[in-house]
Amino acid sequence: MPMAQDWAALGYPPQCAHALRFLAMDAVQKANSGHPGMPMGMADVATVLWNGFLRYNPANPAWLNRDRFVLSAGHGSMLLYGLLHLSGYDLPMSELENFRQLGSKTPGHPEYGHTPGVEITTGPLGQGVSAAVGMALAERWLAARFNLPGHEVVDHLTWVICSDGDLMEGVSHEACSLAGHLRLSRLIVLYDDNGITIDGSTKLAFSEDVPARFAAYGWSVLRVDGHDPRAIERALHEAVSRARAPDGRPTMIACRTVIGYGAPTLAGTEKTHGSPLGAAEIAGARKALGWDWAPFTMPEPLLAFWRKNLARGAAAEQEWEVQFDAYAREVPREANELKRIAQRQPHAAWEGPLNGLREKWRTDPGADATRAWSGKVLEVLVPAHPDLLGGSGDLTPSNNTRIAAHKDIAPGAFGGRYVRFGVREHGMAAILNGLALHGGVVPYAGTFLVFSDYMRPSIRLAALMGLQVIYVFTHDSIGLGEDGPTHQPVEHYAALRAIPGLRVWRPADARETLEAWEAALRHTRGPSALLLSRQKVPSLPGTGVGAGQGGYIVAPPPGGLPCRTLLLGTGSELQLAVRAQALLAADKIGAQVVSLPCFEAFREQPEFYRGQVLPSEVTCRVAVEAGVSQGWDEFIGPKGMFIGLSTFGASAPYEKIFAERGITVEAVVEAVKKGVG
Ligand SMILES: Cc1ncc(C[n+]2csc(CCOP(=O)(O)OP(=O)(O)O)c2C)c(N)n1
Repeated sequence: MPMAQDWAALGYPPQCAHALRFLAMDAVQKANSGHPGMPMGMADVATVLWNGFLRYNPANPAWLNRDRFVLSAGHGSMLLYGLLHLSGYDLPMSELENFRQLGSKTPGHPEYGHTPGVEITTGPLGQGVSAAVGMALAERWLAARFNLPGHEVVDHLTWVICSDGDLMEGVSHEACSLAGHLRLSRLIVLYDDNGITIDGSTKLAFSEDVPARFAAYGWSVLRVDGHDPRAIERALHEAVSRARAPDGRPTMIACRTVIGYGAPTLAGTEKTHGSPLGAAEIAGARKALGWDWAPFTMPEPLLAFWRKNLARGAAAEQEWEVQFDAYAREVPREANELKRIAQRQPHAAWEGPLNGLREKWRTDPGADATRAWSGKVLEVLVPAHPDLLGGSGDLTPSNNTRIAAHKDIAPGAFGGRYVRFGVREHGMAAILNGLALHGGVVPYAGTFLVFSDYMRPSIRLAALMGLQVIYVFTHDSIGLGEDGPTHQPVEHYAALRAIPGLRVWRPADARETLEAWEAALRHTRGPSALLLSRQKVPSLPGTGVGAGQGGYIVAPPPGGLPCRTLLLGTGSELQLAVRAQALLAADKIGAQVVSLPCFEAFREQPEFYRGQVLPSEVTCRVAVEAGVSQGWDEFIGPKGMFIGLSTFGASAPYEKIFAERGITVEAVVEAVKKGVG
């Protein structure tokens, strides 16, 4: 039980943390849903952090050099809303009264871009703490790029509150392992070690020594009684000094807490985790904690104490501004770049060099795998686009994600521009989110397309948050051949296209690959996935111009033939449509070849344009793509035919698999002949 004198010794009003507890209890009670237990348990730790350590300016949530705060256990959202409200962010009490209601700024789980001061959308356990690794990496990366001796203009910490569930999830194991390896010392994780999850005691399913595991990852580990303000303050002091220590270890503080702290009969039990405590229990808590105020009212002296953070934050930012001005006098160009980053303006100097490559590829660039063309695009883009930070999940030579000039980021050395993520696809995807959230980084990373399944929860969050993250997914079909069905994506195009807001590009050749990269760089408000072939594909006449619109006519019917059929394709199968067109022309059947490298971009085109590409009167349509048919009906219509896969692939040379599965020119021709009657 925290004693009033413990708070007083720190200069805090005795009930400063109870303010958070009652906001959580009352808001959950009023909404008749939500999670009071975790905010009640972590209120003391959060109070010391937000009043004594976290550097932030409630009046300017976008301040570049603010500490980042991640509430990884997003179900405890009322803790965050309470902190934001009390410390003076633009989140009035009326919003807390409307917790979990339609249109309120206080949704069930924190949502990035929706509530001022919310740095990241959390709720799926494990994602927040893992993305925080990306934020901490972004901070060190920008520090290496911009800081000068005596001018530490990028210099902040990344703080996380996470729960048992966060640390059970595999994604956090991957990301925290990499954080230890890379020596991301500016990362401090406060683990709400309350021994309770939804089912009951963590002992039911979780018996490892978590601090020992983190120590083995290379982290500094501290333990603290999460209800002893003085001990919390000492631990946070220690963590901050370790964050700047030369050994470069991230820090985890295991905070021993009682879930639902203050609830007279339910504290310490799973019953406080995810439901309202009930009027009687809350009344009992008011008595036990000496809280006499009605729901959603805050005694003036307590509010005044919390609101000191407005002045403190303004002073912290002001102090940084002075530092920044001195930096700008020394290196005005770098200062302007940082200003651009602070304003979240995209870099643009890559456009010229990319145009140069486009010009070069106007005449036939030849045959190669689209992953190889992507590598060549990166050779041009990386030197021209300083915000690009690349990487791969241990498939660098296969993904063609690293250019000759790339230098690796290494433990404690952040001057490189390439991350070796190791075999940690899920952690990689979450870290990419954190890099993008931080700002100043356009992250891209590769793996095999089939393993996008391992990344899906983080990809979904990137789409939900509207983050510019670029996935380089190579080995995009049965065309990868001998590695066989474990490695051959089949349902993955459809599965990725099903994620709202994700742009899925499957370019057919060199020119389309370039256009896909350009589109991904221009699409700053959401993620893009580039699906690239392992096998060589020819450069097709007519590709390139128009590809950026997501769908376009590659070849109208030849020789003035009337258009009787549409042949639609993507990626390595577009060549089948092109070859079928010629065979059909010999039989006087006019076919229009349409490439659809990106469904999502095509849908956004004006109706008249879509009507030109896919004329409504032409109902005989054949689509060819080496995947399942889901998603194609929209483009081929009720009379359309689809040539693809409905089973897994096989281990064999790829030409044999395509032939055996019937994804051939002949199949396209035959389908058309059946369709035109
Ligand atoms: C990936 C994922 N799986 C399941 C859930 C549902 N869920 C919400 S909280 C929770 C566990 C709660 O335990 P803990 O993380 O220790 O939080 P506490 O009970 O201490 O608040 C679960 C399973 C989730 N949010 N995310």
